[in-house]
Amino acid sequence: MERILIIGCSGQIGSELTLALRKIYGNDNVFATDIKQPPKDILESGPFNTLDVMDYNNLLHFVVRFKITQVYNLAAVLSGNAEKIPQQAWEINMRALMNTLELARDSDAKKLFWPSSIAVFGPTTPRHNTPQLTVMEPNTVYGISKLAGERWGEYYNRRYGVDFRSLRYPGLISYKTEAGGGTTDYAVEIYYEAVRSNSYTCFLSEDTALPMMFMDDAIKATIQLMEANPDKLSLRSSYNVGGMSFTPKEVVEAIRKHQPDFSVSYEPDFRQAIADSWPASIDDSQARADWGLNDVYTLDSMTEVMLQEIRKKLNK
Ligand code: AKB
Repeated sequence: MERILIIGCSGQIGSELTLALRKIYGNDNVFATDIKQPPKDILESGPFNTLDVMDYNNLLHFVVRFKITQVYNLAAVLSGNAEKIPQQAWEINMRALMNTLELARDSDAKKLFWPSSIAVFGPTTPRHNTPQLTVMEPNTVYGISKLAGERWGEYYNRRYGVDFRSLRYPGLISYKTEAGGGTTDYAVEIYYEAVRSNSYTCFLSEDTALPMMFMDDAIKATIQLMEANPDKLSLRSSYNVGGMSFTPKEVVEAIRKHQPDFSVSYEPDFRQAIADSWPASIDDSQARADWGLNDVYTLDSMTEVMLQEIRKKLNK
């Protein structure tokens, strides 16, 4: 019987992953935690506790008390926000990871999921169809923390037998909980603003291509990786996950198929330099071969769902 701890259940990934895991493993076996108040459906469908991933003793106490077997550690400061508070972001991102790695070493919660990101790559990495193994010289504090985190995860697997599993997520796009502080966030905001005001000012230039994935595909991939037979996992750092690749201009065209008079302007800010240092598209053949990554959404099918669901949510 698996008993799962989610750290960061109120965030963009956690708010959807918690519900998906509760459907599979049973509401009472998925313990949602965060320092922020979670959405209503998480509160109403199963246990929620306030828990700070930075507090190791409380974490260990929680895991022992509730006989936790798996942890999803989703707590992180994203790329845009991290550039505003570099030292603090490093401290939070690394401490949160190290606490859960130590937890896995010290307790029965041996299986740990931790999200990495396409931010592990940098300006010297090949930009198109970026391979799994390649030059990695990230130049953002977020990217540096994700690359260091991957190395620590692999180290704890090899040295202490921790069942560390990780994905290098591209930009994640969802309608349920808005993203916060990332560089790929424009691709969420643009749908909200299309519904709210039929116009949007984009903080990246119109031709900035980035890898992106619809949240349903990301949740499916995450659970698939966590359920994969360990013998199939040839990598214990983090798997490339590519999703789709598009520019702001292409999202605008996709939205205009539904809202022909949608208007957009471009005012690139400091996040443009971050985006320019990241891959435009990703080779995820290793994930497909090892554990069957199989994402299905395209820009058009995602746009249809995003607009429809945001209209419902905002009563438009
Ligand atoms: C960000 O933009 O910081 C994140 C990411 C790609 O990891 N969405």
